[in-house]
Amino acid sequence: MPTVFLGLGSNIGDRHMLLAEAVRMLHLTTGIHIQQSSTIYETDPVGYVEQDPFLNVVVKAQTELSAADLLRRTQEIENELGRTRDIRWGPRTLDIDILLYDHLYIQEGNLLVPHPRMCERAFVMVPLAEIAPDILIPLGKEEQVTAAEVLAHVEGKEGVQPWKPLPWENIPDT
Ligand code: PH2
Ligand code: MG
Ligand code: MG
Repeated sequence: MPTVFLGLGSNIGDRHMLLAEAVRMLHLTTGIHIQQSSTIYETDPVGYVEQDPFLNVVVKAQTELSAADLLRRTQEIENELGRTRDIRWGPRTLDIDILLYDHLYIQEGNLLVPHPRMCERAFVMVPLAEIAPDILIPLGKEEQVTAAEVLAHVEGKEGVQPWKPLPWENIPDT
């Protein structure tokens, strides 16, 4: 079964509740099995900096869904949890990004895997390298690099601070 890594972020509303609820909804989805979560980090905003700090987390899952179906499900969860977003890279209640889908390199419309900006973003690379330092990130059809190697060179790591664990295994089913 394919292994995927998802990156979640929130900087509006009850950020912790939104991340925990999103992970619970992913885990309760038929064909998605969460296996591991990073620590939740509080992170300085990147891209558009005049906004509140984010909480970010990366989870590892196994899935029977295709990448396209997984993308649809993550968008449904974003919408069900009342996603609002007006400015590109601006404040959002909940963002769920597919970072990696096995070792696939997919460029199909809005389905871009690995996530095109993940290797520049400390708020992705710090939590990813926490749970999967040896995971290989495809950079194209042939080249690949480990998360730990990317992390060693990424800028802005001081803006990514451990905040709290995400005990997703204890999240109730109701
Ligand atoms: N997401 C963005 C833009 N900037 N900054 C942080 N710290 N965390 C995010 O998740 C984030 C961001 C666009 O998705
Ligand atoms: Mg994003
Ligand atoms: Mg997104």
